[in-house]
Amino acid sequence: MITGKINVIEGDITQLSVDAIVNAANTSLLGGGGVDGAIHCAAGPGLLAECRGLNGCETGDAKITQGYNLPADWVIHTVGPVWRDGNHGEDALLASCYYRSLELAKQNNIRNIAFPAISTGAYGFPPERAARIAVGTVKQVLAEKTTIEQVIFVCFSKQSYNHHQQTVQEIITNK
Ligand code: AR6
Repeated sequence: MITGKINVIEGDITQLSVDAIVNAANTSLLGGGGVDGAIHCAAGPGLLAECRGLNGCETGDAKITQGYNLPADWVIHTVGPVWRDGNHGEDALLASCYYRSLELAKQNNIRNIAFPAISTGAYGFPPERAARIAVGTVKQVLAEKTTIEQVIFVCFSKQSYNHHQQTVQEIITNK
């Protein structure tokens, strides 16, 4: 049952004791604002030191590091698309962020993983459209044979929480 594997919560992703949290990074992987800044701040300098050795990351791709001072064991850094007008491959690139992050999770035997709402802050992706892509891609991956037991969507506002809850209802629960 996919329904029991997906959770939506409102909160700060840096506080979660899960196997892996996902970071909405930029192509440099050298930190920034938003959730990226919060993760680097909570993880401490070891994270930035490891990121320096990764040689950046392309938009739509993902790379994994340890969690350092975070309660999470791993951080999966992915780079969402900057929203332009929806006609520049933004949807496919955002789906790829979720897909590649889950692929890395599987390769590292990660059982539970938490995602922020990638690209919906500084990168300006419309939040409801992003939530549909996030939930739809996770559903697709969980429908395959996988070691992943739990995916948590961590929302930083009530509004974002509502978008994700509604989308989970539409795409998963009511099917
Ligand atoms: N926990 C969970 N979600 C959070 C947290 C947190 N602690 N902090 C913010 N969010 P953003 P992007 C939410 O801007 O749009 C950075 O500078 C936030 O409310 O962090 O992918 C990077 O270095 C929003 O819903 O990421 C890049 O340059 C979501 O996380 C750029 O921003 C994503 O917002 C990436 O932009």
